[in-house]
Amino acid sequence: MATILDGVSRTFAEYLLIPRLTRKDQRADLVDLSSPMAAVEPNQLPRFKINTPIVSAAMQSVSGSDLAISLARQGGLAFIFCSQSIESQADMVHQVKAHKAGFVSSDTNTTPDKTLHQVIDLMKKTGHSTVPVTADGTGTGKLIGLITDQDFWEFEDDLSDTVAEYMTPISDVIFGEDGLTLREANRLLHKHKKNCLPILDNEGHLTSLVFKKDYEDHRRHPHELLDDSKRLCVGAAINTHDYRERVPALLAAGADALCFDSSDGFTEFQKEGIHWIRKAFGPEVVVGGGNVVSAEGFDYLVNEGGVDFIKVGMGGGSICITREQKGVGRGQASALLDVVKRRDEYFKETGRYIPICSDGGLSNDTQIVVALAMGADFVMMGRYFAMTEESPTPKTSINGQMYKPYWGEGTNRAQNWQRYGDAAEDNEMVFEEGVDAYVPLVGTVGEVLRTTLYKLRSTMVNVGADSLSEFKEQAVLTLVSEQSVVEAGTSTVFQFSANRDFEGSGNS
Ligand code: MZP
Repeated sequence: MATILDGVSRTFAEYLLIPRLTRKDQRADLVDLSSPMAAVEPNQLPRFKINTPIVSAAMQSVSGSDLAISLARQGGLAFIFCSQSIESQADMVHQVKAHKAGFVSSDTNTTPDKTLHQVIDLMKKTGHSTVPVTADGTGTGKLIGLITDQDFWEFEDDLSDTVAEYMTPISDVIFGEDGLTLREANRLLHKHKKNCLPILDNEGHLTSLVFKKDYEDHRRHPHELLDDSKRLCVGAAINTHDYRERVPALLAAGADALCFDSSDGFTEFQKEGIHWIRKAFGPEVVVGGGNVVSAEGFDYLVNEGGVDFIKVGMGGGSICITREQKGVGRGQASALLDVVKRRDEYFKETGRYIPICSDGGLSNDTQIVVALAMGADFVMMGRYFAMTEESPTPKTSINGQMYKPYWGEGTNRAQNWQRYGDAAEDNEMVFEEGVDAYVPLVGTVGEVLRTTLYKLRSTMVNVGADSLSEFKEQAVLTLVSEQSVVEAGTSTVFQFSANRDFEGSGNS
């Protein structure tokens, strides 16, 4: 006979946090939201952390490079979807890594013998108005001077004159030496009142440029998630079919974390995939596994597989119909609590900490808070990000309101054959596990996250927590009755304005 678990399968909406002592010195803006994303070995620091405990779903209608850039600027991480060719996924990863954050490679360069006319054409083509003049015209050649659109008058000067006659020669160029920090570079920019600082190696070759505007932008994003080379971080999804080709391409493009994208990760395929990655690329590569919904699944992927983090969730996604179609899955709160309990036991037994990601089914800010209080280290969301300006889909106006399309990876539209392997052979899905929908446009990633993160921080203060790890330790949750959900709302009064946050179209 089958085993019947005690208790019912529960969702986040059924829980509420009980406030605890708030200290006088606590302030929402001082709360630390950083979270590990790699297995933490005993007495060691995490080898990869995110600054904001929110990641975007590896979905075609969610995680493209624009969204990845915006999310990394807010301290989170996007997982670029793998339901596309290896080349185009690697290209998206590359676009994020190439995004300007501090030191940038110069892609608009010239030589001293070129004419002003040629330089103007170049500036128009790339949109850059500061052009390094190098011996060989490349972004790594020996620097001879700098020319900007302020050095000549397009409609007065003779455009057949050479660059050499108008550029600032190297003897007058203020430059930084390779190895200086972004802060030092910006001190030089400030001291000499310059907009652009070329960085040179000890042979005078150009290595990068630092722009004043990038630094100011960086100051506006204090939690930006950057790698050691000050490039934005990005994650990439992988599947159990083509990882031998996909993983090398993604790592070469600069992916900072990989994660198997599967509705059911409790499989031998995933174990083999993780072993292959570890053998080919060693223990440093950050690889997540999942999804699982039980302690048993956690044990398998950690003990047999060797993953860095575990993704939890099956059937809770807003576009997901897996539970209806196949009768498998678990309420997201019950699944998370079961896996977290096992993770905490495993930590006591081994001293190793495995971060957990709660994936899908979060339909408002409160549920993000509850998921983190229950022990998730970070949450993954699809709908939340599909609703932003930066998601990779076109805006559509329906009855005067702007919407964006949002579809599951288990739909025919996504044609994610690798995830649903059985159907791969005849290239046709026998049934769909997701739906094709529309969600309202709510604003930019920065705008929606500002509200969400402020609410999260202020709830953490209610519980007396200064960090996410304290939040988990100190949180006390209670189950709510249907009547107390009614009491929590405002159904007994009439409101004139509606709050349009990401709760807009919840159907999970
Ligand atoms: P949500 O944030 O929209 O509620 O859920 C996003 C999550 O749903 C994804 O991260 C993924 O785990 C899951 N998903 C994606 N496609 C499908 C599907 O087609 C799905 N069934 O369940």
